[in-house]
Amino acid sequence: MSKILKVKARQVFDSRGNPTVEAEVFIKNISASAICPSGASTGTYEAFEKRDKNNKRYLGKSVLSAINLVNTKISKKLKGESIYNQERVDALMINLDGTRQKTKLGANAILAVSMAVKKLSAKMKKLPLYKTFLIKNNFQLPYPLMNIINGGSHANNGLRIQEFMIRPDRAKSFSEAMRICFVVIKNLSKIIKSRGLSTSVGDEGGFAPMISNNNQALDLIVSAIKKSGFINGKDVSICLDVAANELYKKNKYSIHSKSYVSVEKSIIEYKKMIKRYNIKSIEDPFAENDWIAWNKLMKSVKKVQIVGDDLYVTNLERLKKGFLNISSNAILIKLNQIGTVSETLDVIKFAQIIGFKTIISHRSGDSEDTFIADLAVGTNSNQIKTGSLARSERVAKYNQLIRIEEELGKKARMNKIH
Ligand code: 2PG
Ligand code: MG
Repeated sequence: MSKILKVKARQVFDSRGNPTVEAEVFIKNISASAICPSGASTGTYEAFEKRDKNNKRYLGKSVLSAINLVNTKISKKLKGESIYNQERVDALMINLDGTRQKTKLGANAILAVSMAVKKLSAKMKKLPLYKTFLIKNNFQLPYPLMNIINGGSHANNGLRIQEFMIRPDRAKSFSEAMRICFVVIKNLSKIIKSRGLSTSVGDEGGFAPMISNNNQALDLIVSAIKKSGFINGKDVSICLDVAANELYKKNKYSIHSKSYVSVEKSIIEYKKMIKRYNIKSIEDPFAENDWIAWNKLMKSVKKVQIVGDDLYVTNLERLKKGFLNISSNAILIKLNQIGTVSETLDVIKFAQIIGFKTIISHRSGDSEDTFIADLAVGTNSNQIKTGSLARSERVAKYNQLIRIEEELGKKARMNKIH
């Protein structure tokens, strides 16, 4: 009882209300399903997200052709294959597509099927999903990177930096990590309100007050950490995702203000910011092709986690290049940037061998699917980035981690930040 009978897909909606692919894989009458997420600040080298682009239906955003490909070509190809051979299933889809960025079938079609196969194999083995990845015992829970102020393309407030996050570095357990973040977020809400600003939230559940200066956002967070009785940089650290692809023009960057300045000037500003606010982690500080700038930053800062997201797009070749170039010391992992579970695991394995921290991540358009929570624990990934404590598609991942921690009981351990 392990052979795939059929694969079925349907169009459902993501947290921004955009159509996305849900795939359901069947063995007789038992099935498992998975939903593909979708980004807004995407890297050029990401696997291809197939949309119908027919402006007369769903304003071009429907994924009906991807759905059709799952129901026909992919279903036919996978019929009779064992759900326990994830690598073979993924390889069959990769070959059926035959392109570098999965442009023919769409990475959204392929990934939804790949994740559903993984879930079904766990279900059939009667194992919780997190026990079916790389780690077999001594599981460690990731530190949450909570995006508590949203800017960039995730909000319409004009904040240059896309994500202002907190990480509870001294939490001894995942539930304690959640409590610490909860307190800081509630205090941040009070502070924002007291300044006469709006506490409405952006795409990832963080507040999106109408401020446009990075330092203003950072000052708000520092006040919230203090008000909560924590020490910034010790109990709680501030981490950023600049998403600099969006702030790049002709070798210049508009990270720190609206005007475009050189890499050297941007680095000086980064260093000031790191010192003033005790910033512990910066994701995508420069654009995806600016390898030299990344290396310059790595050489000029110490003890800061530098994370490649759009730079690596969860792609092994790009990660190898970044390793040789000394571009970063951590990698963000997004399943839909590469398009299959097997390829994602290969990247995580390699990253951990070369000593990079692995950070499992949601997309700004996400869903109730909690696959990434299990993936984080099942690969002993150091951190998980899945938004704030608002919007159920974000909170669902944190809740799943709470369940996993409870199930592990006394065996549950927190990962190590340093
Ligand atoms: C990022 C992600 C997730 P998006 O840049 O890291 O926070 O955003 O999904 O829009 O690429
Ligand atoms: Mg990013």
